[in-house]
Amino acid sequence: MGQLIAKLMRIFGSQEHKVIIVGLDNAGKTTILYQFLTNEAVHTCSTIGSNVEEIVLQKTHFLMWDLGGQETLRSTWDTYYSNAEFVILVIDSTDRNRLLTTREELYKMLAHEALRDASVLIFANKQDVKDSMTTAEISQVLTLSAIKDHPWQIQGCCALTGEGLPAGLQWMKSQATTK
Ligand code: G3D
Ligand code: MG
Repeated sequence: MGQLIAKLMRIFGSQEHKVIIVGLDNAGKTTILYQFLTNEAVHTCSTIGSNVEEIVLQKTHFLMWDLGGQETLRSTWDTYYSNAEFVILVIDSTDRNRLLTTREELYKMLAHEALRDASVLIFANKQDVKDSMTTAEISQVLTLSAIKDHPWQIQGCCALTGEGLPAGLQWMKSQATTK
C-alpha cells in the first residue's frame, strides 16, 4: 500500500525531496531560500534555529531547511540530516579567511552516515562583489575533484539578484529524477 502510494506520488510528481541548506553564518543561505521562493531579495536576520519552505520546480517538490550557521549552531546540523537527499552548501565567496572552516564542515558532513546518498550543490555566493573568489579557486581549496562518493556540483551565484540560482536548481532536479 505504502509502495503504491509512493509510486502514485511519483507519477503525479508530488514526491518531496528533503534539502538542507548549510554554510557558515553570513554566507547568504536565508537570502537564497527566499530568493527561490519570491524571486526577490528579502531583508534577512541572523537565523536562530531554522527556516523551512517548499520550493516547486516543474512538478519537483523540494522541502528546504535553512539552518543557522553560527559556530554554536553547527553542532545541531546533524539532527536535520535524516532523509536529506540534497545538501546545499552556501559559501560567501568574499570570505577567504573562513574557507578552510567551510572545508572542515563539508568533509564532516560527507562522512556522516545519514548523508551517504545525498547529492551536494555548492553555491559560490556573492559573485557580484569585486575580487570575490571564483568557483575554480573555491573548488581547488575544497578539493572537490577528490569527492567520488557523492554527486556534487559547484555553481557561482548572486543571491541578491538570483543570478545562478536557477542553474543550481535545475541540477538538483536532474539529480532528483535519478534517485
Ligand atoms: P545566512 O543566512 O547564511 O547567515 P543571510 O546569510 O542570507 O542572512 O545574508 C547575510 C548577508 O549577506 C546579508 O546582508 C545579505 O543581504 C548579504 N548577501 C546575501 N547574498 C548576497 C550576494 O549574493 N551578494 C551580496 N553582495 N550580498 C549578499 P546584511 O547586510 O543584511 O547582513
Ligand atoms: Mg540565515
